[in-house]
Amino acid sequence: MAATHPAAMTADVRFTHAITCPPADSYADGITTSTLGTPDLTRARAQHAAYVDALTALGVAVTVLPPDAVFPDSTFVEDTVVVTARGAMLSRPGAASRMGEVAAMREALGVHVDDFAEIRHPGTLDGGDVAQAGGRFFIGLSSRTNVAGAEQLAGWLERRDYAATLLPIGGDPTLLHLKSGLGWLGDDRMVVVPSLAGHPALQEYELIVVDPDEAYAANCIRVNDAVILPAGFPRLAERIARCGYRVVPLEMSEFRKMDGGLSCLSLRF
Ligand code: CIR
Repeated sequence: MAATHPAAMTADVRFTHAITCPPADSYADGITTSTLGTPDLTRARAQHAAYVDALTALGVAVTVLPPDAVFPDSTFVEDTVVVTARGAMLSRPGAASRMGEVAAMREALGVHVDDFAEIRHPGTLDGGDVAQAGGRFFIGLSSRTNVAGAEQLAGWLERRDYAATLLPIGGDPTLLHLKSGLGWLGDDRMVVVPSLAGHPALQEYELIVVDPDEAYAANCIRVNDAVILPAGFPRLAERIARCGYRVVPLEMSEFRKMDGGLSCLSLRF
């Protein structure tokens, strides 16, 4: 697989807008497999506010939606839609309790985007399984995203002159989504967990393979000139800094308790 043209890659790490949604009162009722304990709502809200502040400081105009207690997982906005420069694909979340989250995002994003498509039955797809690397999108096949959903998205992307590669992640039970284990840094660089490092589709990239005990931090995001990553993973932070990026560490403890990664707290475009 040929790597995407560098000019296209650079363009897609520049963001002017983001949409977020703070944790609602029902946040602790969301889905989780974590054994890290019940999240502290006050702390989660403080961590979310710091996340919004970090994006704002990087030059991003952040829309903060009202929390929605009907949907405990609704703070993980990234799962509801795939936003591209050539339109948006509304997802069809693989967890039944999350399907109703999509409508609010359609409305919020409608201010910025007018070309919407949607994943349809029998397809399911979570945005957390979709990693853009310039002109190519990697689509994880996971417990949330099935082949039908991935193929619908791939076809839609290809009709918009993007490339799409399906990437099964089922071999690693610690990954909820593809982006739980993969963060594109722009240029031709990616942070990946060890279980993804040998995938043939990723060999054209310069892979920064995280140490197993820092795997959670593979879910990091490049935003303009910086890379935001979870705090508490000093080896990965140092390796990213050595590549020349400004590193912005953020506390994510209360989101990790609900299986949430850093990327899923925002839609960036
Ligand atoms: C869920 O299981 O759906 C939520 N508790 C966490 C979703 C995290 N999403 C993401 O990392 N993209």
